[in-house]
Amino acid sequence: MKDTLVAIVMGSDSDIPVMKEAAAILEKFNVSYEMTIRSAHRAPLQTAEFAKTAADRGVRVIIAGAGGAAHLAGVIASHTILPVIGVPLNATPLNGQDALFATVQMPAGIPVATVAIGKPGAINAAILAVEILALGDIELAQKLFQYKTKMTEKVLKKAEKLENDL
Ligand code: RP5
Repeated sequence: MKDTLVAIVMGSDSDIPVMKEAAAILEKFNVSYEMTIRSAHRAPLQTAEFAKTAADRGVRVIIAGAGGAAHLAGVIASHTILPVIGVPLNATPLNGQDALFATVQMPAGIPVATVAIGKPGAINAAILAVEILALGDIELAQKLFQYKTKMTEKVLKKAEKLENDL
């Protein structure tokens, strides 16, 4: 399984609807990925094993999403030298702000690149993963450039419509 470049991992099956957004982006860029569930609290040994063996499976970037007491990304980062992107999820009455703080406030030495709460975060985590991979892949870099150009074109079209409708 040497061709799995990105691992998407989440704390529970209740996180699937949001974390699938990351998978959709990776599919758009034709980047191979694996997707699974581990839990820093409910399955700590298996979570450590997942992180320790990721590089051997060919994984180059890990995206980890969690909501309640969101330590998953940090724990995974503690067991690997692969870059880890943390997605804080809205899973508690604190609307994801607790997950944001738990994910972003890592002690010095164990970084987790933390993105926005929820769906925009899951999407950006995948784009960031593609950007990291594109450092060594010109084709992927070109696809990213096209993706961003299309986004700009959409904004300009909206602006033109608004200005013409006035
Ligand atoms: C976290 O607790 C998971 O990542 C999830 O966001 C949250 C709630 O999990 P469930 O109780 O729905 O399994 O560990």
